[in-house]
Amino acid sequence: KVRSMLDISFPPKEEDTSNGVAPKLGVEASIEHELKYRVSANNTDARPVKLYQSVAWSVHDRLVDAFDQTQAYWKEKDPKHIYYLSAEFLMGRTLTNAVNNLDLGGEYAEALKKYGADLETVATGELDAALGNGGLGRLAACFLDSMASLDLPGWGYGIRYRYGMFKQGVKDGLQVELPDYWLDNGNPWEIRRPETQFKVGFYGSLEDGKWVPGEEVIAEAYDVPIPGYKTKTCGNLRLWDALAPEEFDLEAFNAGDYSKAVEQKRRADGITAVLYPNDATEEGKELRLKQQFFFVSASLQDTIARYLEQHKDLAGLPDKACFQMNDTHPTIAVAELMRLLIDEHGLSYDDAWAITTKCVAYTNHTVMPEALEKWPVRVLAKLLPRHMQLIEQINSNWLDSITGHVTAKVEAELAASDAEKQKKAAAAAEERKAALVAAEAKGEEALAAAKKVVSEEEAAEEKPADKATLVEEKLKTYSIIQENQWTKGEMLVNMAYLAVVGSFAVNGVAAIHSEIIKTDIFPHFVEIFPERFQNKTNGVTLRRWLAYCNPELSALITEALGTDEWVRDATLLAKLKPFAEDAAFRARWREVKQQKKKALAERIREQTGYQVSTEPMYDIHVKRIHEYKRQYMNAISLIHRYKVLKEMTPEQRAKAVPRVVVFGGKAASAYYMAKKIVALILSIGETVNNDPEIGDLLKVVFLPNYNVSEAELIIPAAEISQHISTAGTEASGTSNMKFALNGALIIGTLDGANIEIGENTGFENLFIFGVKADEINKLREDRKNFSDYDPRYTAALQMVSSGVFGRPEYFEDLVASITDMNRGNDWFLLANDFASYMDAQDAIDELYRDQEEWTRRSIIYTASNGFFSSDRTIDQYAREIWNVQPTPQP
Ligand code: RUG
Repeated sequence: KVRSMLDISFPPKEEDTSNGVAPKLGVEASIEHELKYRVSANNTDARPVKLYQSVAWSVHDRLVDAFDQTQAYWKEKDPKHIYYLSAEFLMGRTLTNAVNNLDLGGEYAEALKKYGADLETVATGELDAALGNGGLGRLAACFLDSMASLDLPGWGYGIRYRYGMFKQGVKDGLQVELPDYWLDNGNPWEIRRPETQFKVGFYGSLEDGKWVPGEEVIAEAYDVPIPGYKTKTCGNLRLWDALAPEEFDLEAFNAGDYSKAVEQKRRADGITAVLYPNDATEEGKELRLKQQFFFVSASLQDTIARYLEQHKDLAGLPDKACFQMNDTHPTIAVAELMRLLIDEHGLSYDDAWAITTKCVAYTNHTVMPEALEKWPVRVLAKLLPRHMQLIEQINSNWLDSITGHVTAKVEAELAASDAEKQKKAAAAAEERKAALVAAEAKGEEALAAAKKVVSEEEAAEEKPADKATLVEEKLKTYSIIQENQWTKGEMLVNMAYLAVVGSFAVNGVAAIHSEIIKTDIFPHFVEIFPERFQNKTNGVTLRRWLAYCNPELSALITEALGTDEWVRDATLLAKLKPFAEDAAFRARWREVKQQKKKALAERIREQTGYQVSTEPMYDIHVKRIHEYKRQYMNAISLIHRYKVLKEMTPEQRAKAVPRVVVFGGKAASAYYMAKKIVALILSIGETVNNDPEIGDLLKVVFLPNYNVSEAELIIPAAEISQHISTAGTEASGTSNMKFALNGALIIGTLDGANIEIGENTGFENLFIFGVKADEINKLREDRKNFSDYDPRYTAALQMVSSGVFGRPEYFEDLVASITDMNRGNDWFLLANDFASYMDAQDAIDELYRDQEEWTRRSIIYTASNGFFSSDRTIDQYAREIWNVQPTPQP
């Protein structure tokens, strides 16, 4: 710890007699108190604006109570903790979740009547905490909710970015990125801990084997209490901010060097300034590695310090702590834990390795090569010289440990091929002998010529393979440090390999994904330790993603089941199945959907100016914009739909099924094609929505700034939702689960968790199309000669190129990316899946005409997908990986 506490002797601590959620002031009085004293709004006309803050601070106090009690209880009981290390936590808003998890919804609603306000409206005063990009960060947030709700001793550890995910705007038909000032109005949900600080070093050199950092920053903790659902347990998300050891260099200032005077502060600020806006792609920048090391080092120092408050011997650490690495982003933890144990706590290398490999586990979230982090040795050695040295040692020990295995493998391969080769060699020798005999009979000259040929042939004959060389070559494929395949001579550290070698468990996030990582990404590691590889299918918290975002549907479910226990035990949702057959229940189900569609229509009007009817089918495609997620294919299908509608007679149009198609999602600022896809969708909307011939038959809306709060509004309104990634590319997806639970039908490929949703719901209830993951490689080969496009596809692209939607030159690259062999070559196989996608779309239209059957299926979706509660996922992690036990307060 950097700063020591003031040496004041406090009177003994009063016993805390509150029940964890009811501090001394009642709800109404506490809101009034906060309005007057905390936000000082009484004599201003800002009372309505500040009401959110007052309510939030009032809830904060109740959270702190629960938090203190939980943490004190866990300290006393000293159970094993899970520490979830994640560069991203996409929390969204906190107020509604906290009030309801604390079971104070009724009390707050009552107290707010005095101000003529309701909780739902007040809650919109909060800015989203968007410290994540998409699925990976939101998963981490759902996991925290489930850990606390299951009374599992667990903390999240991450970075307190001052600017989270950028705010997306639309200007001149293009995405624009605006800074996210999320901390501008203060943040009632965090507790600053100036008493908890750790030094984190960078750069420098090794002197006598000891690391002397060239730069140091201080990591300071902020705690975000995480209330469990209707339990006394309140977990913690500890986020680190970076401070300069010397904020201001007075000497430099006095000497007139103003820039140097604030240099340290500027450097520290840079580390936690901004979240890298990349989803499922890697950003190989040094600052990113700095961020990763910064939060990992602080988190490990913190856990070790707390462990040592209660224990002497670090050998016992694995009994008290498990570090789950959320993707490769925190993988430097393997080397940092080793360094701390060896350099700071005096353990031997072997003892440190034994501890590390019992404490660390790794979750893989992607198979996309561009997202598997590889850091140049040059960058690592400069930024973290001691860690690079440790990684080299880890790698060399690892390769030594498997040399026997690899040698045996090579010997077996040689033995198999040797038998074959010996046979061939014997036959060739016979032939040569015969040739010499024949030549000898022809005389001296012929014999000399034949001898020459024979000796040439013998020289060219395949030599027996050199075993040592083969072993060496094969070992390279297992090596954590590898040569860059594109830049010869550059050595890279493969972080996923380091994670696998340093962890005791490795998991994928959906059944198919966990298989693909075994067969395609880590097959040679599976040979060595097959038991290390597991699957943990993702899940989402039913609190936020059903109970709170869709209170109307929740009330109906609770009424039908006669209990709200399903919010805690999602398997109970299965009991809804018989209600799918009840026409009166179906009518009420439809009414709720209609209400949610109305709310979304209102939001669309506010955000885009488009007036959309609530009668058409609401077809939703929201997620990060990425070529592999194929929003582009959906856009092409909409162009076709528009063309067909235009060509129809009025009588035919009267029979068409109208749709409102809503897209949402951010394109990474540097992702050229993704930004063009956003532009194309906006352009299609501009043309279609203003075409009087089309009217309500089709509206195409791009709702800007898709984030957690928008998702909470959009998902309950969906009737069909799209999850159409190229098979084998989407590790899991989690919005598919949220949509299914809210009764939206799914059109999707056999990819990620769609498959398990299909198994639970019955594939006949989904609209599945496209090729399977195991056909992709061959198709990508064949596609090189692919010219047999579906005519609907060609016509739609022709409309883009001819300028029907404006800016044809701007979209030229986009069209080429799926039609030109040399410019993208349709890597994500849009052309290939298009026809079956259109068939699935036709089936959707057909089913929508039968509203009774549609609603029946909608109910079946909600009833069938309780499996995707993150409570189930976390329970599996706790039992099968972490070995962490529920520790509820009595
Ligand atoms: O793309 C994946 C999603 O398929 C998955 O559902 C989610 C949570 O497991 O993680 C996403 N992801 C993967 N986001 N970033 C990465 C690679 O760092």
